[in-house]
Formats: sequence, C-alpha cells, structure tokens
Amino acid sequence: GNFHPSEGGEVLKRYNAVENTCLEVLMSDALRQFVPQYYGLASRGEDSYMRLEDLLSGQICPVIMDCKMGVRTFLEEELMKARHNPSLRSDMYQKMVKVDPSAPSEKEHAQKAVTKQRYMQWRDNVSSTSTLGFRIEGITTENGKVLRDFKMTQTSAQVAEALLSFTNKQPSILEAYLSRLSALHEALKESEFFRTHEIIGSSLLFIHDRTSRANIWMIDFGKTLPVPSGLHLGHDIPWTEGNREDGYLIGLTTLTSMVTKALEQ
Ligand code: 4IP
Ligand code: MN
Repeated sequence: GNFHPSEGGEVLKRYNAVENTCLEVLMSDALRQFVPQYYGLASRGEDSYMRLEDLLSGQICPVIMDCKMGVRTFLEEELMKARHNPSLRSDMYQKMVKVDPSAPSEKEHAQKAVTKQRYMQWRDNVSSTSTLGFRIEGITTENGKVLRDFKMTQTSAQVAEALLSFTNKQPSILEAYLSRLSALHEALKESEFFRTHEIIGSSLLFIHDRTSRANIWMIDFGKTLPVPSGLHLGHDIPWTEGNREDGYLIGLTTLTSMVTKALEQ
C-alpha cells in the first residue's frame, strides 16, 4: 500500500514528488494549521516516504469521514492523454461494471475496457462530485468498520443522510465541524497556496471521537498542481476545459450548508 508502519505520532506515506512539493510549501502557508505536520523524508529499504503527523494519534475510537473535494477528480492532462494516446483499462471497466452493469457502452462492453478519463468522469457524474463539488469516499465507524459503499451517493438528500449518520446528529460535534469549516474558509482566503494551485483529488478528513473533539484536515496532494504564474483560480466557478478550475469552494460551501442544516434538525 501507500503507507508504511511507523510510531511516535507519525505516519510514513509513500513519496510522491507532487505531494511532497505541496507539503513543503504548505508548512509556511496560511493553511498550515489545516494540514498534517510534515517532518521531511525517510527511507525504508529501497523506498522513500514522507513523514507526516499521525492525525489519529491520541484518539479514542475515532470516527472518520473522507470527503474528496472539487467538481472533478481528474487532471486536464488525463483528457489530453485520452484523446491522443488512449490506453484502455480493464481494471476500471471491472470497477465500473461492479457498480452499474449498464454503465459501459456497447463498445466498452465488447472491449471489456474503458479509458481512465471515461472512468473518472463517470465516477464524478454518478456521485455528488459534479453537482455538489465533493463526494464521500469512505467512513470509518467507531468500531473500526470501514464503509466504502458511497459510489452512487449522489443527491444532496443522500449525502445529508450519510452526514447525519456519521455525526450521529450530535450537536456538539456538528458545531465543532461547522466552526472548523468556517475557519478553513477564512484561511483559504488568505492562502497564497490556494490562489496558485489547482487542487484535484484532495480530501477533507473529518475526525471526531468520544470526547467532543472534532477536527478537519486537508490531505492528499498527489494531483495538486501549481497553475501558470499570473493565472489565479477562483475555485468557485464551473470547470470548463482549459480554465483549470477545481470547484473546491463549491464543495466547501455545500458541505458548510449541509452541516448547518443538520444542526437545525
Ligand atoms: C481511483 O478510482 C481514484 O480515482 C484514484 O484517485 C486514481 O488515482 C485511480 O487511478 C482510480 O482508479 P476509484 O476511487 O474509483 O477506485 P485518487 O488518487 O485521487 O484517490 P490517480 O492515479 O489518478 O491518483 P489509477 O490510474 O491510479 O488506477
Ligand atoms: Mn484521498
């Protein structure tokens, strides 16, 4: 996998140049308090790892939700690749059929494969990514069970229901999340990193435990790329090919209003 066992409040995540560069920049950005501490590199055998703060350290039976942010989860360069040098993925065809046997076209069924672009776009469209600007990827319940069956969780009613069960409707937890979301919103306004990066495939990790402690972290920067200098992203406008917009703030705004609504129930 992507992680190597570690101790002392750290996790080791497999080295990725794009993510590593982001983490270095983030350590001196306005977003620093929303990102796990980055302690530099380590090697184990042949492999390089990034040393990161263990966000679960000290938590008692933590409950965790991973929300992948943005209105798309693929890079624009995947689109180019799909056009000029389409490589067929049978593993992605299999994943697609497992969720919805009727999703592939006749041609795709015949070749038992789809392009990565096709798969990623389909995932975005059948989940809440395209419409709400984020999707739930997984929830770990307090007994450690990992729920991953959210691929077709698409409508705001479905997402809201998952949010309610994740928080068990506990007002103190919902309030803590709400204040962390609004602090994140403020920090994003100040962040040079946010102005200058297209954030694709990154998640907000929600973690709470028995105590009413609840926190939200930005994680996964393997597809977060600097935009050409002079181009400043709004993060709140629709994506059209070439504008590099990720819709990060569309998702954050939806999430915030859903947590607000959950609190009013
Ligand atoms: C996965 O699909 C995720 O989209 C991964 O994105 C992506 O990795 C995988 O592409 C793709 O198979 P499921 O979540 O439906 O399984 P992320 O890393 O953001 O989770 P990339 O490489 O795009 O980062 P492949 O090409 O790694 O299989
Ligand atoms: Mn992720």
